[in-house]
Amino acid sequence: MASEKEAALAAASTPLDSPTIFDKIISKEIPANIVFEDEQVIAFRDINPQAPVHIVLIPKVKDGLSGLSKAEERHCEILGRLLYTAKLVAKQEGLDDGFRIVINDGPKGCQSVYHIHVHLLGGRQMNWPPG
Ligand code: D5M
Repeated sequence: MASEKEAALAAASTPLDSPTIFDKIISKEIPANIVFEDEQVIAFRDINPQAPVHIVLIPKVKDGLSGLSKAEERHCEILGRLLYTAKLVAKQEGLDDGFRIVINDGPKGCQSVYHIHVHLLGGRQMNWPPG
């Protein structure tokens, strides 16, 4: 399997509005370990976990939001909803002593899927700085 960095560099050359693997998770075309779902947000366990708890939260409607750098004023509500849902899922997962939220953006940010997503990581001591 390609490293996250290689995947990120490869993904950067595809058009930002292309469908992604996350569309297939939303439509249930491919299976995912879904831990939360409502009308706006779906959250599932990362296929390549970087911590005992590693969950990806995405909006069900992409609306041009391939990444945070593409955010416009109209996206403020869904961006807040993603973070608030991350807090709910952290509670659901028992991450009472802390957790980390990550949003990778663009090739240098190691983004490999161009459908905005929030990583929720927990279940171990985090370090700083990140890699
Ligand atoms: O994060 C994209 C993340 O998406 C990466 O950590 C792997 C995860 N991923 C990719 N495909 C799947 C499937 N099918 N199930 C679960 N998780 C998946 P980025 O910030 O873009 O690097």
